[in-house]
Amino acid sequence: MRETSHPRGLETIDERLMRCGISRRAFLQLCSSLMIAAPFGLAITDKKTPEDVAQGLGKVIRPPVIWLHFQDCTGCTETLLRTSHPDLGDLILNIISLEYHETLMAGSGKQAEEALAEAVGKYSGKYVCVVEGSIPTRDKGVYMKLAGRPAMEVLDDVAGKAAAIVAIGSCASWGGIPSADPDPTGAVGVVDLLPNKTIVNLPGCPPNPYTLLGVVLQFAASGTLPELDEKRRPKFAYDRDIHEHCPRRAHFDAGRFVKQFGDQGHREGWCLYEMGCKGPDTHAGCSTRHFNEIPDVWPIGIGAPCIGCTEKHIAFREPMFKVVPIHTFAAPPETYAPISAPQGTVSPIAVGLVGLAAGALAGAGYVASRKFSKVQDDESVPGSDRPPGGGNTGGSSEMGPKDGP
Ligand code: FSX
Ligand code: SF4
Ligand code: F3S
Repeated sequence: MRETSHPRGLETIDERLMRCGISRRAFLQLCSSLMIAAPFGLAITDKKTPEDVAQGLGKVIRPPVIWLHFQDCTGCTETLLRTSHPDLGDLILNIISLEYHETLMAGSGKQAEEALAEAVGKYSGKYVCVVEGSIPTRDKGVYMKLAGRPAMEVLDDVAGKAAAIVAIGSCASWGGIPSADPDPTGAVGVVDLLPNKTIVNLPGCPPNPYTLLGVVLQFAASGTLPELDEKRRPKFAYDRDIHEHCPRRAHFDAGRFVKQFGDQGHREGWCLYEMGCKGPDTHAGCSTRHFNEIPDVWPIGIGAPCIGCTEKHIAFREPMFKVVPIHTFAAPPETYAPISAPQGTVSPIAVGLVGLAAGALAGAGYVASRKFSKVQDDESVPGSDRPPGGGNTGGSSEMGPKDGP
């Protein structure tokens, strides 16, 4: 590698691009696509123009990344392979410096082990360690060995020397599928074994690859990590629940629920709550950022209920079709805004005007509700046991803030 200007001896993205003969124009195109495809959480794309992004991004040291695989299905890697803004080539060759990744590297066996040891030695204390998959702990970790070493030992050695650890996927975050009952291997997440290290959890089975990109680039650009919640998940990607942004939410609010896969409501895209959708209790961004960058490619988008794959207390623990309690907000009609008196001292004229406006609104609301009731009465809803005249059905009638845990 050519000598670089940076004191740590690592290469900036600008230096890398120049060395590889990549034009400024191509780099600006890459920055534009980063702005479009990954606007949230990327500290360096929080700029006005692609030129601003290019200026900031160019100075970033390409972060060395060492990626470990333990008990997993490789779905997290698969989702990364499908990024196209930037595409995988740009991502691993120019934006980050992927030093070791068992699925993607050409070498294997002794050659791969030497590459791992070399990367750990060369970048000790500077690299980001991405961990995919859970770690077996039962019987001294005998259920998974890499080059003769238990996974626990490899984790301790490699992740222990990292500047920061990203646990990608639910398996690495808290055990995931391998930890489901009866949990034969004693599968745990990274945080259980290295509680005092700097760890970001990106649960999801799989998670969105742009969340990983956002975390790694922010760390490389500023040495900081995004704000995390109490489960060490970046708030920019996990602060809201699926239900808040779900395109089927209007059906939930109107009480239109799928009762059976393939029924008329299912074909018309109604709410999947009564089919066990865990969206109301699951924090993730899938409803707004779909997979493989294809519109509607996410569980609910293709007609399957959310199984709560980002939540340790739900996924692979709760029965798939069990209805979750609604405890973060009320359901209609409780959500309808109350008509309340204006606060403070107001003039008699203003009171009169408010009275007139409230009267008009109440009248309009009454007419609208009558019309809505009529539509509901006239509607033939296959498979629905909704009582005529509105109100909530089935699961929603049993919910509400008072019923939640
Ligand atoms: Fe786990 Fe990632 Fe689920 Fe799979 O490997 S989070 S099983 S999508 O791929 O670790
Ligand atoms: Fe969407 Fe599920 Fe909420 Fe229905 S219950 S609106 S399908 S997240
Ligand atoms: Fe997982 Fe639910 Fe999203 S199952 S992928 S959190 S819609």
